[in-house]
Parts: sequence; structure tokens; C-alpha cells
Amino acid sequence: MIDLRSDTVTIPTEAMREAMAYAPVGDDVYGEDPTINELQDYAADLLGKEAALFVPTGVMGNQICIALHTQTGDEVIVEGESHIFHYETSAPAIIAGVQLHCVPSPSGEMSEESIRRAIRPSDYYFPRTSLICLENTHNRHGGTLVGLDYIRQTAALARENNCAFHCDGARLWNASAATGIAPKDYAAEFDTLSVCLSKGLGAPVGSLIVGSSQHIHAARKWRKILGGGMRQAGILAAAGLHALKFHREALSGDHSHARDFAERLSNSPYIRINLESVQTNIVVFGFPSTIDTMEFIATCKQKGLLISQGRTGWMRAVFHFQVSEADAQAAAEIIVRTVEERML
Ligand code: TLP
Repeated sequence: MIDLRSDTVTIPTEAMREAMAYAPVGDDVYGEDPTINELQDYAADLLGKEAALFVPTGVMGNQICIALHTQTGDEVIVEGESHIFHYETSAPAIIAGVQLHCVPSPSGEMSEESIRRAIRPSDYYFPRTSLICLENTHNRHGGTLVGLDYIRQTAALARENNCAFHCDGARLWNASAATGIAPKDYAAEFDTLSVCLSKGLGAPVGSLIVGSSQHIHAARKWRKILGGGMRQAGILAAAGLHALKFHREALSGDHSHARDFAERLSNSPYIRINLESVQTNIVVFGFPSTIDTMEFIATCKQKGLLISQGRTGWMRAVFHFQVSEADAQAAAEIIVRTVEERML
């Protein structure tokens, strides 16, 4: 079965399992797990920040960062298709007690003007805008890249307006692999970032928050509040450390498989696809509305391909290191054939 539902579906490799099995561990609530400490130091260094904190998931990473930058009743600016808005079950309202202000954009970069319009004036009847978030790469826009100059300009805008600046960098590693820009250069302007180990990097569990020592101190407290203080979790951190050291290189292979797959789809007159938006490991595409999406997904499954829906009216295919070049080609063939059979 070829599984393109997400890059979260990878199975740990033998080498990763070995690293997990023999990882030295301790009680992390006492700060005594050597593998977690090593992972945190490694990630902080890679991202050029003072400190890092291991958290179980990307959602928890984002939510802790939102909580530590805001006060109850504040407003947070996020891009209209962001993961924080669509897939985090209203957690900002529940945990930090803040409301999200969604600013639409064509591919993940909200215009300066639209952000300026979204920042609230300081009258007593407005919420206080205290945080601006970006997502890089941008999932629902199809793994699109957020540019370094754009990040710098938006950081200046955030500072000018006394807003903190956070990056949902679940796939920052993909951005870095696609552009050659070092993770620490992408990270430099943000106060905090949350980065995932369990997407294209292939660890079974885990994300990291990076930022100043002060922010990470506050993040640790928030992690405990959320019940995320883990004990001998070095077994999990070992997978993340292995992923960071050895799996980043494979990401550019995933990007070329995604590109090849997208080009094959674009040859069909019935498939809607914007090749310009295929910049990393995610491909979004559509087909005529006369085709029933659920039936299409079920037929692909019968033919050996797992695929899922993205934004309304769009399908999403995500590439990872357990999808080979031949798998990418076979997947494209299954999709083109399944669409064309329904158009005859
Ligand atoms: N994304 C998942 C689903 O939740 C949609 C996926 O299959 O792509 N930020 C971004 C940009 C993400 O794409 C995800 C997961 C997260 C945060 C949350 O990470 P986890 O699942 O570890 O909480």
C-alpha cells in the first residue's frame, strides 16, 4: 500500500528503533533524562536559540507558545488557512483564553497591509493584539515556502506593534531542505518556534519548542499544566535525535518525488493543479465536482493507494521517505486513471 495521507504515517526504521532501545534515560520532570537534554541542546543549537523543550506533539508546541505570549482576552493573528486555526480544536480559546484573528493570503504570506489592518488600535473595547504567527512550510496551501525577507519584514511589523512572533515550523526542515537556508536563519527573527520530529523526519512522536531561556522556562510550566511532563521519555527523544541527525537529508528526495507526481497529474486535462505551489513535499490537486470524493478515495484504496482530502474541494498527497520514486509514479498513474475512468 502506498500511503500519501500524510508524512506522519512513517514507521520507525531499524536504526531508529535501536537508538531508542539503548537510549540512556532518567526522570525528565527532575530534568535528569540525558537523551532529552541532548535532544533539546541539539535542537536549540540547530535553530540558534538559547533553549529548547521536548513536547509530545506539534499542537502542544503551538498552544504552549500561544499561552506564554498572551493574556486571557488577547487576540492572535494567524493566517486564514493555518493549522492553528483549522486543526487545533479551538485550543487557543480553551487554554490561553484568546481569540484568533484570521488573515487570508494566497499562499501563506499575509500582506503587510492586511496584518496592519488586523492589529487592533488600543481602545478599551478592542482585544489586545499580542501575537503574530506564521506557518512554514504552509500545510493547507500545499507545503508552500514562507520567504526569509517576508519573515524579516513581518518580524519588524510585530516588534513595531509590541507583538510577539511565533512560527509553526512543523515542516521548517522541509523549507530548509528546499531552499538551502539554514534552520537558524529561518528561526532568527521569531521569539519562539515549534518544530516537529514526527512529520517528514520520521520519528514516532515529538516536537520541540525553541526560544529564549526565559520563554522555555515558562513553556516548561505550561507543559506541566497541560499534563505533558514526561518521565523516561528519552526513549522517544532518542528517535527525534536520530531523525534530526540522519533524516533531514532525505527531505529533498521527497520534494523531487512530489514534483514528479505533480507533473504527471498536470498532464491530465481533468486534474486541477497549480505546479507553482508544489514547492516541498505536499501536493494539492482537484478534479471535477461530478466525481464523488469519498468514492474516489475508496477506489484508490482498492488500487493500493491511500490519499486524503485537503482544503474543501481539494485532495492532498504528502511525500515522505517511505515513498519511493516508483511509488510516486504508481500513485500518479492510479489517480490519473481513476479520474479519467470517471470522465469517460
Ligand atoms: N498536521 C497533520 C494534520 O493535523 C493535518 C498533517 O497530517 O499534516 N502544524 C502543522 C503545520 C501541521 O501540519 C501539524 C500536523 C501540526 C502543527 C500538529 O502536529 P501534531 O499532529 O504533532 O500535533
